[in-house]
Amino acid sequence: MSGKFITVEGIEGVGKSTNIAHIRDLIEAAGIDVVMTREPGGTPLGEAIRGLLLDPRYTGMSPDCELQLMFAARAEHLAKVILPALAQDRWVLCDRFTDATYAYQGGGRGIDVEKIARLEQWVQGDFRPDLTVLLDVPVAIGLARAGNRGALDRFEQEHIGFFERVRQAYLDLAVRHDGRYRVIDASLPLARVQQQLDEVLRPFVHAR
Ligand code: Z5A
Repeated sequence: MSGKFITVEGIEGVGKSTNIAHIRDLIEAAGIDVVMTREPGGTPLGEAIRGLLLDPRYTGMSPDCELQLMFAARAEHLAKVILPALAQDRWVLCDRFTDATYAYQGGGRGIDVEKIARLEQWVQGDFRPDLTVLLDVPVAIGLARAGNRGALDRFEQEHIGFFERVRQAYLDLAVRHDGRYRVIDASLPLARVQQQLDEVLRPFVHAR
């Protein structure tokens, strides 16, 4: 397997959708074929599971059900999209992956990280991202940006304390896995955020 697997993470409204297209353009400009995808989702079955996970009718879903739905969608995504693309020497750029599970289900919901790690090993074996870009903003800024949108999904309805725990879990992950993590200050104006992304991505892309 010689393609690279890049994941983009961050709290609600941090600007992942806005910046992931910029990252794709940067990779493609280097002549690399890249697949853009997302979690939960990325396959027809995974998108159906995403519908269940985000549906506000299921507010109060048990944390273990939520956790296992995330990994069920991920197993399908790995088998049908991520691993086949990498095997064809394509790069994969993914909007969220397992670090989101550690941050949201671990940090946010309080699920024991050992339980998450067991599922990670079962579903992924030793497979991990080559590079993880963490877009970081204070929670108040992320929520204010996201608040400009329409109806709230099941996660967007969470309270500020939940998102504070998620952000802290991400920052802890970035320290623990500092070899593959790059933390971007996403509170700055978009041009400055994209300048930081260029600085992080260019050496990675040209080192292939
Ligand atoms: N989830 C989970 O719990 N466990 C898991 O394992 C996984 C996921 C994989 C859906 O994810 C939910 O799934 C997610 C966690 C959970 N819920 N939450 N929260 P998602 O990634 O699809 O949902 P999201 O986090 O809400 O992403 P989003 O809605 O796509 O937001 P975003 O992509 O980060 O933000 P954006 O749409 O690019 O930007 C928001 C606004 O800010 C927009 O108007 C932009 O123009 C503006 N913006 C962006 N950057 C800037 C700057 N620099 N300055 C000013 N304004 C800006």
